[in-house]
Amino acid sequence: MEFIQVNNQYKKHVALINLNRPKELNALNLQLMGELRDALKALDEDDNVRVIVLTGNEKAFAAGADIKQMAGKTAIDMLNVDQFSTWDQIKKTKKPLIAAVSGFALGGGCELAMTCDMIVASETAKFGQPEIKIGVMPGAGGTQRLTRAIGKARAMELVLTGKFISADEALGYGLVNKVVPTEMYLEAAVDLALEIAQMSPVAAKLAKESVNRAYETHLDEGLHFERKNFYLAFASEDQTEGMKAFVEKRKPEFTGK
Ligand code: DAK
Repeated sequence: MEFIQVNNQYKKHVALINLNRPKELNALNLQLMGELRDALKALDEDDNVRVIVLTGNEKAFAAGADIKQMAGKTAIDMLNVDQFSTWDQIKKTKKPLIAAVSGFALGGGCELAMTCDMIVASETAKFGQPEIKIGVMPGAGGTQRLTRAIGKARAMELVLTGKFISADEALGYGLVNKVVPTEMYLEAAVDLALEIAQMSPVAAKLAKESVNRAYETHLDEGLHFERKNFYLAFASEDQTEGMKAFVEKRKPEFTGK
């Protein structure tokens, strides 16, 4: 792996992926995205890992897709490079995925953070979809996920002007979960991951899938989906253990089975 670093045992049951193209502000070239896809797939299949944290560095989470790599491309070049299999793989990750964002999260970088399940931001984080300034528009979910996250009026303004918003604005708009001092953003994201990693991994996967379903369907279908996953949770040893531990007034030992 040249452009990302992966630690599958960063903390108890928590894996860490670092985007690592610092000179280019972690611009997302095709190789980096391919490496990220493969790493996420491997971590999703790793029984020891329950939660994944994705981060960049203090200056940049990612300043977008690699403009230099895209500059000479035709529509058919873009079509023929199957980039969506990478983005779809990120979306398919079953385990909770937390973005720890500091500095720039722009264009594809903002889309990548929004593809994660939660965002913990440093106070210096900047979010935006500036594609319009280089003559295009968001292409990896920005118009859809940003609109769902912050509403039409705000999303329209960001997408049409390309302006950036601060971490505090992003918090106020409901785009991020929390904002912390810059020196603490990774620790805060990992703390959140550790908290979730103590829960039943089976229940976490089912719950994640159900919350995501709320974006993709109408209420009755979503409620039906939730109900099925709720019943499915009763097929797990974690359900037996969780409820038994409550009755016995002790901490549950979840195994993910
Ligand atoms: N691509 C390539 N290189 C980049 C880059 C990017 N997005 N962002 C920064 N860099 C490079 C700069 O060129 C510079 O390299 P050198 O010139 O030193 O070789 C280095 O990183 C440092 O950048 P700056 O010198 O510009 O640093 P500043 O602090 O002055 O400015 C900045 C930081 C983030 C404001 C600025 O770099 C900037 O505006 N960057 C571009 C931001 C942007 O427009 N992002 C959106 C790109 S379009 C899709 C998937 C994804 C996408 C589309 C389709 N499919 C699945 C189909 C996504 C598209 C995009 O993201």
